[in-house]
Amino acid sequence: MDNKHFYITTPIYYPSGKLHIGHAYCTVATDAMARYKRLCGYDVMFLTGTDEHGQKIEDKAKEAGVTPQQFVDNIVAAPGGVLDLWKLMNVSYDRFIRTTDEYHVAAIQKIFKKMYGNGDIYKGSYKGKYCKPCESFWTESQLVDGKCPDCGREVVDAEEEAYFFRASKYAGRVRDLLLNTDFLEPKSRVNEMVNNFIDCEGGLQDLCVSRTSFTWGVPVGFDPGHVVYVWLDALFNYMTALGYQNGKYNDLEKFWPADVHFVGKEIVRFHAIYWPAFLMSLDLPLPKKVYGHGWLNFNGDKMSKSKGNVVDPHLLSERYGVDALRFFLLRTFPFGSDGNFTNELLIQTINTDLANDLGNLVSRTTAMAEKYFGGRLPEARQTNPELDEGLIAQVSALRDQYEGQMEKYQFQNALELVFKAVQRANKYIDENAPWALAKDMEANGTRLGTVLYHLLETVRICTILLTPFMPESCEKIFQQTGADASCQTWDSAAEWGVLPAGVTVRKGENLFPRIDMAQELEELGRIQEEAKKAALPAVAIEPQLEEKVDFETFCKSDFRAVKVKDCQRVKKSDKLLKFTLDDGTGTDRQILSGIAKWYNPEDLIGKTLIAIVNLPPRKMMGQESQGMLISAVHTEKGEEALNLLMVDDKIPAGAKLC
Ligand code: ME8
Repeated sequence: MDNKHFYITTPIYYPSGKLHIGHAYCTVATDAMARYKRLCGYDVMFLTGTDEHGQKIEDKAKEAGVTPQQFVDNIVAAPGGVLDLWKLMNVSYDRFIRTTDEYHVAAIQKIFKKMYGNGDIYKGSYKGKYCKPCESFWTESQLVDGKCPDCGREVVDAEEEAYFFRASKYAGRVRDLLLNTDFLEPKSRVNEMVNNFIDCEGGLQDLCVSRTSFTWGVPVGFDPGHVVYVWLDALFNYMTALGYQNGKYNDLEKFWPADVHFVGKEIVRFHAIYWPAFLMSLDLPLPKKVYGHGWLNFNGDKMSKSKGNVVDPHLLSERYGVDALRFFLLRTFPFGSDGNFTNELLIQTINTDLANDLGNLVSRTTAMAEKYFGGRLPEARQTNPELDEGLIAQVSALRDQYEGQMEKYQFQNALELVFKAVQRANKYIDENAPWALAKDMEANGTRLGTVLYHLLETVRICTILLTPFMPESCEKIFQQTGADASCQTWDSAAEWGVLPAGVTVRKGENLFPRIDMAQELEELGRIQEEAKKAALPAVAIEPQLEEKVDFETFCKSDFRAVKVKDCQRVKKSDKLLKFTLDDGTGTDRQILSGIAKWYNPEDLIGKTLIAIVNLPPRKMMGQESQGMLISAVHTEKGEEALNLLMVDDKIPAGAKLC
């Protein structure tokens, strides 16, 4: 039974903003593969998730004024966030891991300790070039034109005390794995890895696996100033999600080693070099395969939020349907190479394959079954070898050929085979001219019935094989053609003649309407141009309450009622007002507050306000401020608004708030 398990993963995504079609590409491919394996009868584990630690997230959270945890919580679940996109794209993952999940964090601490314990992690100091967005250290020789070799951005000099993983110790074994097995595919990626990272000057370098310059990460349990390098933390998700070093799951025996990790080409290095080396260090079985897919570019350029040329999957699936989009991604671009996304190509693929070929075949066939046979599938009683054999032979051989391509992750080729069969069936309609046969039902009715049966049988087999790519549309085609569950199985896709005569055939809705290319291109271009201008808004951050403080800390804050004795604008500042306050001590207190935009100083004289009076004094525009006035800040008509907290004048100056 062992070979009936299949474990497949996507990369876990950084929850740092809105995802684009490039992100969806890998997950849709993984979904198609997972659905295909389920169809073949495998017990499938399809894992995806989010990679939530690291400096990038810490910085973004700071920018948004929330804690890193609040930031990632929001973005994972927000409209346009990861969960939302996978739901939209009909992604059938079995498990979703977040690297901030407690069980994962605890497991990473144990893993780090184990590797430290066996001597493969040691303490040293790191001096090198650091790429902040990629969170990667590089040596001078690895830089390309002085910039990060992965993303091409500026790097900075950095030095810190750090733990290192003895990657160098495993260089020989990893080299052998890459060169002499099928571990990494496509093969074209192997030499790049070996030449650039193992057979390079100095050989495979030890990897820096802890950081001290920020705190948002898994703390190294035995050395609290350090957090675990985000890639060590992230890569082990593939095993902790099955229960490695934790009690949350118990699926290791069933699913490890993974059958395949699908990853984008720029992260092949981590998956094909360090990941196996980590596993070797722990004496764990290696995944069977890492498949490095290509990138989707847009109009010849790398998709990037800052360039504003990202393609929004929400927009496209709203216009053309999720299945059309899923299909387009896997039908058009060879999985292992880069692809160039253009609006023309998308519309052309939908029109040619889905509207013309598949849509037409289904609607013509079902319409004829309704018109000539009252929607009851006739029997195939009068075959004509000359006309029928070609079609029947092609469709009968289809499943096994398709399987050969799917097993190699060649989605484009698998779909090409199915569409060759669809095109053959459309030709078969023309060759048999059913409308001519229908003119004399008495003489030709049996032959006409046979022709229709052959067409519906072709539709059935093609639909089974298209299900992993377009699950919802295929379900509808099965309904229209009367194919029940027993006619939708993997086994039945290799058998001609399974659809029982007599089932009800109905012409239903047009599944793939044709798109007017010129009009649509104009419209899409306009929408995408607008989005470019707006540089795609980040996922909205919900208002959040501040992090909790304990009661004792809170009680240390000294809030007092204060009376405004005088209030004036601060010279050369259009923001600050200077208050002279009676705080009940007998000595005037001076507080500066950045509220000039909302108040005239003279209107405030005599008012009773609330101030926190035990903050350390600080200088603003050369003047000392001894505390802070409390205001309510909110948004009014899209603009920030502020109201000083004013209390009843009967409250005496100096009254303590508690
Ligand atoms: O790399 N075309 O996360 P990520 C195709 N957290 N694929 C693309 C793409 C494009 N235009 N843009 C991005 C990470 N991707 C890590 C993974 S795994 C242990 C940790 C792909 O959110 C990219 O290649 O930056 C990568 O495989 C995936 O999206 C996630 O990218």
